[in-house]
Amino acid sequence: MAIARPVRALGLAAVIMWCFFLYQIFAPSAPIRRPGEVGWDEYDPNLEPTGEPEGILMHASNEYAPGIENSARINATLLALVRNEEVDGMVQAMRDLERTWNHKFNYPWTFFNDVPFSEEFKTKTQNETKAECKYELIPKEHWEMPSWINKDLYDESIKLLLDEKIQYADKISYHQMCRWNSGMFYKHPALADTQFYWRVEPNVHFFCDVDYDVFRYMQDNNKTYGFTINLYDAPQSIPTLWPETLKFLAEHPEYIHENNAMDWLTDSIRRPDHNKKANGYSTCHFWSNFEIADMRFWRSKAYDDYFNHLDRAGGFFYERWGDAPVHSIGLGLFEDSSRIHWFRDIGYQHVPFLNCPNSNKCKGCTAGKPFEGESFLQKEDCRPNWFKFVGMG
Ligand SMILES: Nc1nc2c(ncn2[C@@H]2O[C@H](COP(=O)(O)OP(=O)(O)OP(=O)(O)O)[C@@H](O)[C@H]2O)c(=O)[nH]1
Ligand SMILES: [Mg+2]
Repeated sequence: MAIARPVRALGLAAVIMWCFFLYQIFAPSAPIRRPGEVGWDEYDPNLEPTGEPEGILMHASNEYAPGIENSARINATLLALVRNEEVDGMVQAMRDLERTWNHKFNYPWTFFNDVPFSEEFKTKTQNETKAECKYELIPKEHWEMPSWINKDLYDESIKLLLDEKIQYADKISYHQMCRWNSGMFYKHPALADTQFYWRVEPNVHFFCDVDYDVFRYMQDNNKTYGFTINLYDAPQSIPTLWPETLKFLAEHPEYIHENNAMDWLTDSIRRPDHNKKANGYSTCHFWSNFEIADMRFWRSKAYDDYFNHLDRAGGFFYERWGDAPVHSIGLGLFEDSSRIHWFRDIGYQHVPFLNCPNSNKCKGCTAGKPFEGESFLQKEDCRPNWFKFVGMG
């Protein structure tokens, strides 16, 4: 029996609609990236199988047992600025890092706070590790708003930042925290004899077993700074950071390293609007809630002079300069860029961004997926700028 043409057309349309409906349900919600297809037409190295880094490595052994004399540990600490009320988030982060790395190496933890740590904080955190925990109070002169900040100007500036929807702009402690992380933490007397640190925040996650001493890796392979994630910043939070930086460079051209990362700092190709609003800085930075670094760089004359210049300019309070762009600009200008290392093998998450390598040592994250949540977050990932700069992209 012949079926009338309109009925056939209707049937075909129903099949197409049904397929479309099924696609909508089962299609992946966030783009899955494959080599050669990164959403930005760039290649994501995290999709390649990842092992330990090349270079000299010191693996876990009895020489790293807790509390022994002449251990293989070097002069380094795990470091966290944290509030008493964040103790549970801190315990969670410690649990991840102890499980994946520190139970093999037993590096000490040093906690910093602008008020004394509670007994509850001390007990709960010490229970998470066999290594020594130290609890340090930040001196007032390192934390308080400096005397040269004009309070009226500060109040007016905050209103403007809030109009621009800058997160945490009206929390004075957030400005203090950013300033402390930019130029104060390594001046704390408790760190006077310490060279390397690994910064850890409450609520972060670590996904991969790491079997070598990362501090020894830094020392033995001549690295200054290690990162996992690269992001764009909100340009409205740092409009005068780059102009102030240029003023400083005009006074001190001698500090610029010959193998600097100026091209990375000033990229204007991928997000030209960001560069424009930040007055010449791409806003791309190493996301500093994760850092493994050598404090000798922060203590160098070049960085110290740079921080003091910025501090006097007042942008930690009149704007919302973060320690991430400040550290990144300092490193990009005054350090040999070959001494900056991407710890691609350390699976890490600070919501909503991740570094997830393709390795059977990792559990709980999806390789090559740099964010969790809405797909608009993808454009905040600026690792491709760094990959391009170092010739990986
Ligand atoms: N002791 C102390 N620690 C602080 C204070 N403000 C922030 N911190 C710590 O500084 C680090 C960064 O602060 P966060 O509030 O996480 O800032 P953020 O990472 O930009 O913001 P989130 O995306 O909300 O995590 C965390 O380790 C906090 O625990 C403060 O006033 N006192
Ligand atoms: Mg945080």
